[in-house]
Amino acid sequence: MYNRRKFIQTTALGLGAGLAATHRASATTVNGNLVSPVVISTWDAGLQANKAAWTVLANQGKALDAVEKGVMVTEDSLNCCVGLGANPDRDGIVTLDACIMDGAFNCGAVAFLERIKHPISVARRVMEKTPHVMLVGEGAQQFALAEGFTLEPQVLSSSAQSSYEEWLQRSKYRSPKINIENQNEHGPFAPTKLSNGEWNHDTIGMLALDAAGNLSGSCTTSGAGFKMRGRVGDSPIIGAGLYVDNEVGACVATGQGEDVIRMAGASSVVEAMRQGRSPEKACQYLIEKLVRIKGQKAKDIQVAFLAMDNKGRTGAFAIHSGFSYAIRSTTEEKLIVAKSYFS
Ligand code: SD4
Repeated sequence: MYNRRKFIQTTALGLGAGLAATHRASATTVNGNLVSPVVISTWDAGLQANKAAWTVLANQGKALDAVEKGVMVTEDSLNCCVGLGANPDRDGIVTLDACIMDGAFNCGAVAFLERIKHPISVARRVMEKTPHVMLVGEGAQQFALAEGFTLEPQVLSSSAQSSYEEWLQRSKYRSPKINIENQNEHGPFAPTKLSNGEWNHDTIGMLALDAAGNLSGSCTTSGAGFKMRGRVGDSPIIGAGLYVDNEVGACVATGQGEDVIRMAGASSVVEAMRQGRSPEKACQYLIEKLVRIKGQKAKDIQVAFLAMDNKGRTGAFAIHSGFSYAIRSTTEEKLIVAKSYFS
């Protein structure tokens, strides 16, 4: 199981001298509300990603730039299962999904994208340079190349190569049975343990509020390791993996994408906040609904929602324990362990 204590000990920094010195962001008033920049992102990899996002927010930058720059750090990391270093599909090919959205309903997404290092930036170009919201597969790759992105070699990272070989031995290339052929007891999307003892995840979702009071969000993933070829999860689906509305707040999801899609997860959490729930209570409301729908099967899957309202208040809730999120604001930089339905 995930070691909460280790994460808290190693990552909670509090307001150190470095933090105070590096931020210039200050609280401002937007529509009568006091707004101070804040960024949150999923899992422990979020700590590094938040640092990059914070350099934007602390310099009065836009939330949209912050959430793009932030998750690019994770896409770049070969030690993380996000981006081209991630586990491949069952044919041995890495396919990536991502989306980005601002608080004024502008959004862009890519799915089933191969050999491009920063799917999040391609998603942003889809948003800004096309009349569409989503491009997939070969078309998404052609668009990326036309926009000047580089075609990377089709090779697996060494850790992905050895996990793939091990998976082939074990599965003999059978269709993955989601929730049955689990990587661990909480499904194929729960964190997996690396050989160096660290926990790993295949997705990062990030939400930010900037000094002007605007929200934005991003989500980028390799999806499920050894998934069927062509499988797309919730992460690039606006309304499922991510939703942002400046009037209320924003939400990003992680975990078993099929169940997030069937719940219209992220937009449902935002609607639950609109009805007056706090970010944490809104996430809890959706998780409880999902557990009701799944019945006994809820024990075998992990889904977590992470939310922020338009005043910068944050919260999260998961089906199982082990989900954490990283926060950076003018007063704190740390990892927070989320509450869960099953302890
Ligand atoms: C997916 N939701 O592709 C993603 C996986 C994920 O941590 O979040 N993993 O279904």
